[in-house]
Amino acid sequence: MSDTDARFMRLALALGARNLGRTWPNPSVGAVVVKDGCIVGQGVTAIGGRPHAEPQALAMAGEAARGATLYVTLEPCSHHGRTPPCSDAIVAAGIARVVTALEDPDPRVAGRGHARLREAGIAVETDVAREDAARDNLGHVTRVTRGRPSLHLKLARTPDGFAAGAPDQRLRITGPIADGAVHLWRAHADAILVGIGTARADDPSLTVRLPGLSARSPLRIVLDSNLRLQPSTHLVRGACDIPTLVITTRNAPAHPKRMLASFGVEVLSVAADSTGRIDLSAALAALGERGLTRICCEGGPRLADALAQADLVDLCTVITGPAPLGSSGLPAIGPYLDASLSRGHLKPVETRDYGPDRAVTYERSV
Ligand code: AOF
Ligand code: ZN
Repeated sequence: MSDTDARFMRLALALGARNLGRTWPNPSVGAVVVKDGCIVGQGVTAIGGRPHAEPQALAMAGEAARGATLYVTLEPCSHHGRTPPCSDAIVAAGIARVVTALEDPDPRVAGRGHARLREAGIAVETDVAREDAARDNLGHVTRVTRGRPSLHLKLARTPDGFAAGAPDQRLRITGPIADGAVHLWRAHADAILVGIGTARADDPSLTVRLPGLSARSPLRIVLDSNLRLQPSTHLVRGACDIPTLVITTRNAPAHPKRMLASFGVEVLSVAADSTGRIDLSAALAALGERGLTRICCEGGPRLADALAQADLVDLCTVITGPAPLGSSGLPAIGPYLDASLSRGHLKPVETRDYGPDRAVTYERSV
């Protein structure tokens, strides 16, 4: 990979990252057209998933696309969807060279986009900045290959390992800088997921509160096996403004379903597991079917551990604050998640400090 290719691919990745969380069911792809070292066109998958990135970048370049190089963060599509294939548009525009970061595992594409370009005599280079692209496209890749959205688990803990003190007592563990990072993850997610324990104990709003980004609050999802979510909570009261989904089991009582629906909350029933709780794999499969690709899970420790037990965690960020609890409380990391972290099933890939808080991110190793 040349330095020039790496540089323009970084720009394409930055463009693609802009619309993360807003293009589902499609991935957010970035594209840059470069002619004689100058950027003549750029594009990102539009909100809602169409148009794709490449036709927008080509339209901006116009005649300058002839003989130019196109950088794109995902293999250009080759299928006839609601729009004609991007690979055909690239050939028609007279692009001479295409540099891509990641093959698209979508069975309608899966190498055919690259093949179509090569057949037309275009020089194609693949896998440039592949790891970065794999991270940004994780939601799309997970949905296509596992039939569910990717799941990023976020946990906060005190240095002595607790998420909460006395039963359901709320603890402020992280400071404003880490909170800003969490809000950015939220903005880049298609949905934020919590368990009923967290919904009741913290009464969270699960909105994006960052200057300039507050208009992009993702779908809020509560896992609530017995429909215990109260009408007085922020989640229920705000459901008319911010889409809110409660997932429950098929055995859940009918009355709270009607109550939630009257507030604008959507209730989705899925299969129960042998203990009568929501079957988490079934819940995530149902979300994948709806087109969701990126889920950020913010709690709490019981749900986190159940997700680890069901092997549904793709990324996990543990943020440790500076102040110990100093007494006994609710452990932040349960036994299954602990085993995944300590045995390397989730392996550390990044450590970052946000003021006094330290965030370690772990990634699924298989
Ligand atoms: C691209 N460029 O910007 C994106 C792509 O339903 P459709 O027709 O919009 O196709 C969706 C598929 O296209 C999606 O599953 C993924 O494989 C690819 N997304 N491809 O060439 C883009 N967003
Ligand atoms: Zn396309």
